[in-house]
Amino acid sequence: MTALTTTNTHGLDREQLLEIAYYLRLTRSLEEKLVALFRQSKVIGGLYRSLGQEGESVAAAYALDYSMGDVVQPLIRNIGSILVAGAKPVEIIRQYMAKGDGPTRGRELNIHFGNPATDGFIGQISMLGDMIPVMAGITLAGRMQGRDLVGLAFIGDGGSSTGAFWEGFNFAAVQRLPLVIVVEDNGYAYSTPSYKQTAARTLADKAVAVGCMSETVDGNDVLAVYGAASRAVDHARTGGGVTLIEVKTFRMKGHAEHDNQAYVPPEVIEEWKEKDPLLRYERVLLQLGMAATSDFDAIQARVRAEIDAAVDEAERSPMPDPADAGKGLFGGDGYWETNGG
Ligand SMILES: Cc1ncc(C[n+]2csc(CCOP(=O)(O)OP(=O)(O)O)c2C)c(N)n1
Repeated sequence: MTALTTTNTHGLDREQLLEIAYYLRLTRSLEEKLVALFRQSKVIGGLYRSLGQEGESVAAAYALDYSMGDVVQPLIRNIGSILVAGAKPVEIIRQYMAKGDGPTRGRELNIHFGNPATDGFIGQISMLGDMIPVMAGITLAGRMQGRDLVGLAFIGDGGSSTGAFWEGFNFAAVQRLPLVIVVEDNGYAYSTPSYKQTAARTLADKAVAVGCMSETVDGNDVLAVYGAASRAVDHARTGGGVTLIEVKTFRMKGHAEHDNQAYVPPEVIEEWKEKDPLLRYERVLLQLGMAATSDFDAIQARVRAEIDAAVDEAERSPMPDPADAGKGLFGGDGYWETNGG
């Protein structure tokens, strides 16, 4: 059965609605291209897809105001959010291919990068849960500097079971920090189903323990996620403190390309195919008369051209120079010193 999709556009105009459609298609097509590069052994390391989850990543990140200094903290599956926050496809492809002129110059992989001085997103660390205290620190620093910035952190159902998550979440809540935490219930953490992660009725219920606001939303309903994230961002910016948004979504692929997802019953995957966030969103725009099929064709042509150009550029990029291996370490001849960053 096709899921009901909300039609409240939350004041977004046609241009903005189409921009969201562009980011959705860009995310999906970029990942499809990365899969092709992975199969050609051109991607170094793992490839962690967000197929089926692009809607919540894009919509939540779209609710921030980057001109205010707002900061997104993605995890490996939130490629859509960093595209919204300013990441360029060529940077992402170079990073996946470990190229010498990629954002981390071959030192880190997938979307483990970000320069808070120039981008609206920060690089993540892999230890699940640990980014929540980091985001508490960033939003506390923003407040101490008298800035009105809001932070938005993504965390998985698995990640929200860690001690670091709870410590950072509690600290942020008690300090009433301007932080929005998007908890993604996407069915599984690796092969562990969500119900084995927690006995809480919903992940949003975790907010009760620290005394902050929470909301549960259909994560495959782009406008619903945008609405919830906008409310949470306003609440944070006006001194209301933390909001936990639980998004109900599904990981349509295995943990990464090497995982064939054999632990997920095929009928569950079929059921979630019907709820595809991108198709649902486009259907709503058509229904509202905000877009025509030709708009989506034009968006897809633009996305295809941008990705093809980015792949060409990244393919021509050099691999890292071995002489650079000693740079970017603590102190001494560091990347930031040598690049004036
Ligand atoms: C503290 C910690 N434990 C284990 C891992 C290994 N690990 C990486 S991703 C992952 C599953 C994450 O699941 P979830 O948080 O639900 O996010 P999802 O992959 O579903 O997006 C695990 C266990 C890790 N990175 N950090």
